[in-house]
Amino acid sequence: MKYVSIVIPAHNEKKNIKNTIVNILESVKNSKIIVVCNNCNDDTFSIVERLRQKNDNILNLNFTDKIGKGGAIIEGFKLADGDYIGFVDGDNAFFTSDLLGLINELGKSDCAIASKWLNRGFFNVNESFFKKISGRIWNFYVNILFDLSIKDTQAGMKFFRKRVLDRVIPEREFICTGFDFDVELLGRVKKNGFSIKEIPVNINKSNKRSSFSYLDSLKMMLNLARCRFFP
Ligand SMILES: Nc1nc2c(ncn2[C@@H]2O[C@H](COP(=O)(O)OP(=O)(O)OP(=O)(O)O)[C@@H](O)[C@H]2O)c(=O)[nH]1
Ligand SMILES: [Mg+2]
Repeated sequence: MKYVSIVIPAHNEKKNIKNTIVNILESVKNSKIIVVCNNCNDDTFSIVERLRQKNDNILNLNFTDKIGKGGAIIEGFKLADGDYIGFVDGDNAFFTSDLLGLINELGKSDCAIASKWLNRGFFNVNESFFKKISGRIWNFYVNILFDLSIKDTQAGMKFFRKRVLDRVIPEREFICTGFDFDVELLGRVKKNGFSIKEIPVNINKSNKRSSFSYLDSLKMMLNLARCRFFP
């Protein structure tokens, strides 16, 4: 199997971060895990630190400033190497079979992204009603803005061939460094002519409080318009 670097953004994930890391290490043998803790006021960093001391394949970064989920992923990418590079949420939301499915897809596609919405009707998606409504408005908006044809830009598990990130990340500084980062990144991937394969995944929602905020989504929509029209 190819060597894979996996960035895990983590904000107050003391309940889930250990299981996230252990599950990935057990299933993706040839990998480096780069956890990027940020603005945490719980034990996330020290939990990862204990794992890191026992395993050379784990890196543990800590930023006290609010650099955002996207900002954390960008920092993690700086230390990533290997043929394939990706990011996975730190709340243990995904199943390892789906993680391996995305990584294997990179044999065929430049980029593979998890999707909660592909091939699934509105009532079969495992989210709250209001999150689904706002998510569909968001999806309609970003698809028009960036000409994407993607059903779910927001699922927190995405993998890329290294050469894709080598091309698109240095293009210019990111305007969108929160949850909107995924869209700015996918917009660049598409604009450069790389292939994006969306893969339906299941999601494990059992143990969660969310960092998602409706007010933030409005700000992010404005950010994305800025990024599209005044880059
Ligand atoms: N480093 C960093 N990570 C963040 C930040 N905000 C969120 N995260 C992480 O990003 C991932 C996704 O955040 P979630 O709160 O699960 O958002 P979500 O998946 O859209 O929401 P749920 O469906 O409720 O889980 C998690 O691993 C968070 O810990 C941040 O500001 N910095
Ligand atoms: Mg989540």
